[in-house]
Amino acid sequence: MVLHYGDLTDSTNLVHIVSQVLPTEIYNLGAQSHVKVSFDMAEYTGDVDGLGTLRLLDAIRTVGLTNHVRFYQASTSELYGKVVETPQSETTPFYPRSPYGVAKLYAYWIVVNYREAYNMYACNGILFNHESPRRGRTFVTRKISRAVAEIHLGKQECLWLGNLDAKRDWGHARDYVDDYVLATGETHTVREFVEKSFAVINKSIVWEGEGEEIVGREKDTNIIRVRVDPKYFRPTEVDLLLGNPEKANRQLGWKRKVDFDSLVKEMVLADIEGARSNSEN
Ligand code: G4F
Repeated sequence: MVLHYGDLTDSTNLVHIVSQVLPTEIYNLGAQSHVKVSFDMAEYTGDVDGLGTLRLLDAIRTVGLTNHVRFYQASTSELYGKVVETPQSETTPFYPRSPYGVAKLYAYWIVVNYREAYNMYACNGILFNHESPRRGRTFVTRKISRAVAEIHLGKQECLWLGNLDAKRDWGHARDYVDDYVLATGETHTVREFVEKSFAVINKSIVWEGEGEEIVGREKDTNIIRVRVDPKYFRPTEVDLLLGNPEKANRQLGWKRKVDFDSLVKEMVLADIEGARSNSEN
């Protein structure tokens, strides 16, 4: 494998790489992909996630490869945002709710536009949340699985979260890498992710209070294990995501293999393993 230095904000650099490599397939997985961060870095997110996609498509044109390259754009269920129907499918109208979602909306349509204008082989894969032990630490599932691991090992007492009632259609990343995949067809709250994660280390969480004052206590000891900090709230939230994988199932025969409970268990156990080896080093 040859790695090239590159950046989606640098057109000449992209043109140079495409002309050197002369690829037959390009997968654009590059993005500032954290939704909350996109509120703080809206312009940068628009530049990388939105215009970056245009730059890459245009590099293909500049090098004269429009008829030779197949282009894949990592699109996102964040396009549905304030959802207008549930579950969401390929025909559900978009209503993005963050600078990230809006930038990805531009990327989605510029892919469609280049396909129609230049007859390019270019497509969007609208992927719902896909998680694994390799998920970045600031995304909610990994934040929960890591904290539960640290609590299990006595290294941390409490986990601070934002909106516990947002719902996501969480699948295992393994199910999303090789095929054109939409979603699992199930939705769970952040609260459920917390409860299932603690169940892996044989702890039950009992919720007390409401809103920002809500706390999750460990049933057996009464220790507060989960608190809410408004700093993790988003100015505008996507309350519910639930994908309809019916078309991928019908056309590609795709079905997710890892269920929700197994996903949570694998993440917590991997973080316990990781936290153990960190202490040994
Ligand atoms: O894990 P999250 O940060 O992922 P989010 O916003 O759904 O976005 C991820 O999936 C998208 C696919 O739909 C991708 F396009 C995107 O790039 C990214 O990979 O947050 C999930 C939910 C949100 O509703 C958030 O408000 O969890 C809620 N949440 C509650 N407490 C929290 C926290 N999220 C984070 N990151 N940290 C918290 O403490």
